[in-house]
Amino acid sequence: MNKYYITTPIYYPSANFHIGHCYCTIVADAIARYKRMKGFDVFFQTGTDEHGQKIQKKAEEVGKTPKQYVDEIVADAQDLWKTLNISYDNFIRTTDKKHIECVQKIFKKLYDQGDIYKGEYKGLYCTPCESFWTESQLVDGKCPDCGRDVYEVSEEAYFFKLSKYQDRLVKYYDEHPEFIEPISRKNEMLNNFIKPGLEDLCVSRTSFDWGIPVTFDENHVVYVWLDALTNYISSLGYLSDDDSLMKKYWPADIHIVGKEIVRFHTIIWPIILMALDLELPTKVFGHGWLIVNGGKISKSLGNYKDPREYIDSYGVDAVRYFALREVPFGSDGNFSEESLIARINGDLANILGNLVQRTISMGHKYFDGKIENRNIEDELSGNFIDEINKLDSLVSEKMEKLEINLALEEIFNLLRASNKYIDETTPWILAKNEDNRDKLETVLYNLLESIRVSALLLRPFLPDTSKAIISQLNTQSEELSYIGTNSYNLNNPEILFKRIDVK
Ligand code: ME8
Repeated sequence: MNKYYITTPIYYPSANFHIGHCYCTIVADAIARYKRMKGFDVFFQTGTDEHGQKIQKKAEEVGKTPKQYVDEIVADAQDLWKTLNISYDNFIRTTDKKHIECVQKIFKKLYDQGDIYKGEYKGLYCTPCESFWTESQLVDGKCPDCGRDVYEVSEEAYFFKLSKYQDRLVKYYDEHPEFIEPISRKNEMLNNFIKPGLEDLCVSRTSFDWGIPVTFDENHVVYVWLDALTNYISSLGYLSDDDSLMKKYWPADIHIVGKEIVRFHTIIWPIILMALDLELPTKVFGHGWLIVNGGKISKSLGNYKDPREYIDSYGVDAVRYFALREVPFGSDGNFSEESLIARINGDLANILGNLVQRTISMGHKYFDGKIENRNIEDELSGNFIDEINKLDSLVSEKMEKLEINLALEEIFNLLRASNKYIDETTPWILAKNEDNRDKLETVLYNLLESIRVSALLLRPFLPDTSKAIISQLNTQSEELSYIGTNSYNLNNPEILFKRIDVK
């Protein structure tokens, strides 16, 4: 069985999560579910990035220890992922013993082999973003990410020799054109960061202590990226007594990350792996941001609602659908409640909900819910069956390219074609003439097959809705193509998505 290791970033538990975090996690979940459906042995990992000065400060502000503080937020995050039906196989916390020990061993190994050395750090630091900047990166003298003040800091620190691996990295990019996607992000890395020359990376700090201690120099804690990025292998037991998961799943097939952290995943991470003599991930995909009122949704900007409010109002699958359908994966996209509602009304209620409701109701009205194929052939039905049979490969083509919104569009194209098939075959007119009974039953049968195949292919994207449709169809059949020999004994129709009245 082919394996597939997929990861999201590990999130900072510095406040509650917002719809932007849900976006990435929903997409990763849909890909993981799709791969499982296609027979892959999937390992899907998400988690939390819990160390650092910012978290230490926040905890102090609310009178808690950092661990108490993160424990509460992590529990809340796990609850959110459960609500969103996120099917992760592993949730890693950087405060896990397994992770801590792995980071410490890696730090020592890199130090022993001369890739980490002691020096002095001088730099401009943005505390909310936990980022160091050079003078030239500042925008109007402020942090280019959040626009706030930066402070000059100077302290003893350990450094990791990124520069030593620069040429190998460029060579790797050249030989692996699929490594960074979308391609524009690769050019950005080369032109903005690599060609100007890589500076060695600060990997320890002494000015705070909420971090992983450096075992051979106790004043230091491991600083940010060496700790965070290592999550992708510490969870698999790298350098531990049991590295069976490492052998099975590494290298990762895809790291899904937001565009602002592509840099860390395609420069620092590959170099850490090269230094450890490990294989590099097959792909790093940098997605865009969900934007609200022209700006990134962000905890430090405070412009967000708890995603549970949207879920409570509109349902989990409506939120999942929006995240997967609205924005081409890779680009930025606007999030607003109006556009969420437009998707629910336009696609989910009108196209999908209506089709299922109409078809199942007609099945009950004309055949008491019991429908078999009477094989009455005509050109219209033949073409329709061809479309049903094409759907699986169309969806798979799009998913291979991570064009998730287009994969969904293919499914909705078939649902639209099914509604059109109803309009063109006019079952209510066929029902008026007893001679057309077999024809009517064949039409309904074809529609049920179309709904069945669509519902099965919707499963990775909208798991609850898919299940509800399959339960209304009352079928066990798992084939992703038209079958001429099913027989249906339908359950009662139930409304899948209510139209939202926008007042
Ligand atoms: O960066 N739209 O954590 P984080 C889409 N701990 N994605 C968004 C978003 C938005 N509005 N806001 C945030 C970190 N994200 C590190 C990662 S990985 C080894 C360490 C995405 O909690 C963001 O792009 O700040 C990033 O990929 C992810 O949420 C985590 O952000």
